[in-house]
Amino acid sequence: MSNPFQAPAPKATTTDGVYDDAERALANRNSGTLLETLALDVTPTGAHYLLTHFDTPILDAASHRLRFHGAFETPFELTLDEICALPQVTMPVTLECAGNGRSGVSPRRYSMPWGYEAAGTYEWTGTPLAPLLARAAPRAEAVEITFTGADFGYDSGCGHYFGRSLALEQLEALDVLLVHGMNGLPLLPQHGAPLRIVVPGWYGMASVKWLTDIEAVTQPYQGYQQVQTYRYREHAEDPGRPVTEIRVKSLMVPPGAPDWVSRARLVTAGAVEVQGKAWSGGGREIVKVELGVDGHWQEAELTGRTGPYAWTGWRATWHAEPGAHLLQCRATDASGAQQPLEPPWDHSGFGNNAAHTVEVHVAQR
Ligand SMILES: Nc1nc2c(c(=O)[nH]1)N[C@H]1C(S)=C(S)[C@@H](COP(=O)(O)O)O[C@H]1N2
Ligand SMILES: [Mo]
Repeated sequence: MSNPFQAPAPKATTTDGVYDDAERALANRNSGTLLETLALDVTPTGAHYLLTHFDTPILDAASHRLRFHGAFETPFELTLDEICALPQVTMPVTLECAGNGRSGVSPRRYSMPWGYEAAGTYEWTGTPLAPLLARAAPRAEAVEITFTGADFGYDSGCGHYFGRSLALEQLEALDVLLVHGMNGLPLLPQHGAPLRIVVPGWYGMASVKWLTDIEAVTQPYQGYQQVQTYRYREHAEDPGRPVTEIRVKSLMVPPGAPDWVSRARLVTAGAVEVQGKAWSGGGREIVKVELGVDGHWQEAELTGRTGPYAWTGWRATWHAEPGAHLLQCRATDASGAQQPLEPPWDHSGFGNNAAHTVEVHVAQR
């Protein structure tokens, strides 16, 4: 048996579509959303996807401290009560895991085997981070701010606390929120209680949960989750490019009735209402969503955006004809970026924004 706590601890090889017990266990811990909740603007509490690398730390809100330290002029600490006494903002933000769609990328990587379901929109409550960073005042030599969680574990034999960084100029362009609440409730333990950040417009890895430390650093951060992973790579040795903003994406509520195990759908011939959500990163607006039936596309109606950093609703009427069909949706954002029909290649299966495809069987009425 190989020791997973000693570097280098290479990942297991995979066969497309075949998952081992460890991957199944990971998939059961890191639940996905229910696609039927895409009918709602805000994901119901408990139905948001979860992605936690290690264990969920059980932290005491009353004694929790957030430390601003490192290359700041005026380092300080905050309690949760002090954070709640600052100006409060509530905003819906669509989060998506960078690994969403990984199981559709071939050959697939040994990791969390997401299909389509790692996306959701909670209404997050907290205080904007920028005024607190201004109060701490990064020293002239500071280049990045690091965000570290209370969760410690190993990946590829490397032990670390989950941590990420953002460069000072990236932070200027981002509306990062220091969050203690979701959907009108305190953060649930699995979503980062008592404190996390939410980085609107970026894939989920930037939104560090169980936040304990905000540090100003004078050299680019070399944390595992920053430099060893969350990079787009052609192959294992490729240094790659960092994963940042969410790529344009859409999902549909699968219409009709499901088959219990295969999740294929059954509808009756005639007019079928199809709806879903579409979103993109960097605050980019959705300008078009199309519904595809066996490769023929019709434009859907956009039914409104949930917020500046949240998804846009869409719906379309499909005149379903008897037989088996592949139903797809694809979105285009304001930059002109459109979802591809085939998964873009990435060694780790990051950023797969290929069109959502659902198998539908249409019965004669
Ligand atoms: N401390 C910590 N923060 C974390 C993670 C983690 O494992 N530990 N996972 C990240 C990833 S990869 C994603 S996609 C989001 C998921 O947030 P959620 O579980 O609240 O949906 O949290 C991010 N923040
Ligand atoms: Mo993620």
